[in-house]
Parts: sequence; structure tokens; C-alpha cells
Amino acid sequence: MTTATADFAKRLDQTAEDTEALLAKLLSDTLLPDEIARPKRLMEAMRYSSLNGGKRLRPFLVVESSAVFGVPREAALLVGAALECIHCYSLIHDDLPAMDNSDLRRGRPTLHKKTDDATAILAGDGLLTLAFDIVTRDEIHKDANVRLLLTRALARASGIGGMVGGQILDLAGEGRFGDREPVDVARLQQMKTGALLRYGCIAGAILGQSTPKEYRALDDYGRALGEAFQIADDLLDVEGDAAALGKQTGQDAALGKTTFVTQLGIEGAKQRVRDLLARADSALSIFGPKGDVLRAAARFVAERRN
Ligand code: GRG
Repeated sequence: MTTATADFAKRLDQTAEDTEALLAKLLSDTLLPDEIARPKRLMEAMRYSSLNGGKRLRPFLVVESSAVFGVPREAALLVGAALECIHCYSLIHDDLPAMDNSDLRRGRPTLHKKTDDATAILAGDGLLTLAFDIVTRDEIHKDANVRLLLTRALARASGIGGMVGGQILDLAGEGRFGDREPVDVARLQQMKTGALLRYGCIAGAILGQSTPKEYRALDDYGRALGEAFQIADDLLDVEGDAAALGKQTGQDAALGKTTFVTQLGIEGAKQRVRDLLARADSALSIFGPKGDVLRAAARFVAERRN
């Protein structure tokens, strides 16, 4: 392992640990603001699906894009926790019978299997709304306009033009609402999975009150990383280890889904990943050595095995 890779792995683990601890605090029965009611069943369901050891890649991107600008780590971790709440909600809803109908998530029964559909829907809703409670908190930045920009960007990444919009395009492409609709896989994935990853990257620029040029660099890096993440996911679907993925390998292919691999072929998809890594590196060049951890993050995403 090179020093840069070892350093990267250590930082990723540390952020995962810090995020887990912060989410546990934010979701604890005692530390929620008084005005938020705390129905036990709902809170337990929210904890089950968010305190269960994901990679915490999205918070990591927030922390590391923030580190480029010297943003206090506590502020970045709060924004990362908000983003992770949205990610966890999307996984809960995606697993429901009306969506992917999955039995396993992160190696454990999905929330609706462990509880029931209504609890899972409400736990997802609870995490989505908690994210916006967190990202607007005063301790994130003294300037309310910075908090407004962070909040608006999070809403856009999560909503119609982002993850939720991408999800419905995906379902339409599978023929869920009648005939299969044609799929522009790059656009669909940019919305469905890319938008949250990109948010992780631009969040640092917003928190750090970057120049427009620095913002554009992180935006471009985030888009390249988001696409590389999804291509890696598609490659794992056809080549991966089903047990490590916690899902059936070949699931997308069995559904006849259009993916980067069906469009580009395996070799074409791998070449596209190499091109995206070059684009990510080039976007980061303006930050010099301060961009090293983000450079390693793009490699980790492209080469991940789960
Ligand atoms: C239901 C509104 C709604 C949206 C769902 C993103 C999404 C849209 C569904 C996720 C389906 C899925 C498994 C897509 C593959 C890419 C992906 C998001 C994988 C999981 O992300 P990781 O690898 O997971 O970061 P961990 O468990 O590490 O957090």
C-alpha cells in the first residue's frame, strides 16, 4: 500500500467512525430538540437503517472537499450527516416492494422486512426531513446565506432534477408504467446516484466560500466521480461478488435494464472509467497537493468491490 493510499484509507475510516457517532447523537432519543416528537418505533427504525455501517462515502466527500478550504471539521461532518440521512432514506425507499423489493441491505434484512412497509416509508420520510433540520443549523456556518445555499443545493440534488427524478426515469425505463421508455443512461445516473455524490463535492466549496473557479473545479470533479461510481456499480453487477454486494449479482441484467455496461460493453465501460479518472485529476489540478485525498477518493470509487 502506498502512503497516499494508506492515508486515504485511514481518513475514510475516521470519517465513517465520526459520522456514525454523530448520526447516533442526532438520532438519540435524548438529544433531539424538544420540539421534535420522538415516537419510539419511528426512531428505532431510523436508527436501524442509518447506524449500520455503510461506507459513508458521501460524508467523506463533504469532509475532504471542505478540508481543501480549511473549513472546520465539525461543520463539514454535520453537512455530511445530513447528506447521509438522505442517502439512507433513499435506500430504505428503494428497497420497498413498490420499488426494488429487496430483502437485504448492507448484509441485513431491509427495514420493511424487519418491520413493515408503513414503518419503512415513515422512517425514510423522517430521515429526509431530519436532513433539512440538520443542514440549516446555526453551527454549520455563521453566514445564513451559506446555509441557504447548502440547503437549496441539497434539495436540488435530492429532488425532481436529482435523485428522485432519476429514480422515476429508471422505473419508466424498466417499463413500470407501461411500455419501456428509452433511457439516456448517463443522464439518468447523473440524477439518480450522481447528484448526491456531486453534492458531497460542491458542499466543501459552498462551506469554504470558494471562488467560482474553485466551485466549478469541484463540480466537474464531482460529476466525473459520480459517473465513475455508477459504472463501477454496473461492472460489479456483472462481475462482482454477490455476497459482498448484499444483492444478487446480475440483477440489473436479469431485469433487462439499460446500464453503462449494456451500452458500452465491459471493456468500453472500463475505458470510460479511466477517462473519468483522468477528468477528475485534471479538475483537481488547481488545488495542487491539497487535492490529493480527493484524487485517491476517485480511484477508490472506481475500483471498489462493494
Ligand atoms: C427511492 C427516492 C428514491 C431513490 C432511490 C439512489 C437510489 C435512488 C437508489 C439506490 C439503489 C442503488 C443500490 C443504486 C446503486 C448505487 C448505490 C446508490 C449504491 C449504494 O451506495 P453505497 O455503495 O452504499 O455508497 P453504502 O451502503 O456504502 O452507503
